[in-house]
Amino acid sequence: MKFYYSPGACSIGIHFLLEELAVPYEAVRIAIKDGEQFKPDYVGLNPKSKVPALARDDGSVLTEFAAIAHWLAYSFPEKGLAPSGLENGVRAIEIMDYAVATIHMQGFSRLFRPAKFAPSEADHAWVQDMGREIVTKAFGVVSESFGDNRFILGDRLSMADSSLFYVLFWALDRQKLDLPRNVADYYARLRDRPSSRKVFHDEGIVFA
Ligand SMILES: N[C@@H](CCC(=O)N[C@@H](CS)C(=O)NCC(=O)O)C(=O)O
Repeated sequence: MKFYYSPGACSIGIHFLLEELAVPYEAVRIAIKDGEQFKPDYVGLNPKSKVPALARDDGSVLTEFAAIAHWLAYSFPEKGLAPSGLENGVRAIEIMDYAVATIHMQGFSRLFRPAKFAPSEADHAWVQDMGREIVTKAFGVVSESFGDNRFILGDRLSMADSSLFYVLFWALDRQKLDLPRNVADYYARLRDRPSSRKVFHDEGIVFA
């Protein structure tokens, strides 16, 4: 498998999942800051010009965070990261969709790229405030549903945690947001795992 990522981007959640699965893969860096997602070779592989993408051993390419996470977890069931049963399965989809479609796309996109939402620079602070509000509210919802769980679906890590891993990395390590205690503690547990430490190292992420 070839895994396409950009350092510190949402692909870091899939990177985390791959390390947790401990399966062989080749990581290929596509630096968004240098526009490498628009180079013909990458567009040929993923016309969406986004990371993450996963080229599987049969040559087919998977895109979209939740689809990649789903395929990885269910392709290696012996690793225990695929949710068991219908209820856990739909809860995993529910949380991944919330992390990607709401927290990332609605919230962080406004914080990181305000110009995509308002052409005038005078409006950017307002757009970013709105993004911060969306993210903060969403983590409040996550906190309520989380309770005293160790991981988002209960006692065991699952594919769903990989989506929260990346949005929490952005919220706590990048934006230094003040989040509910149970959510911050949960991220501290994820961040302390050997898989996260390896991923941060391999992506060249340096903490201040
Ligand atoms: N819906 C996509 C979102 C992927 C996405 O937005 N990736 C960002 C990095 S976090 C990207 O590749 N951005 C490149 C660009 O916007 O040019 C998914 O679930 O994978």
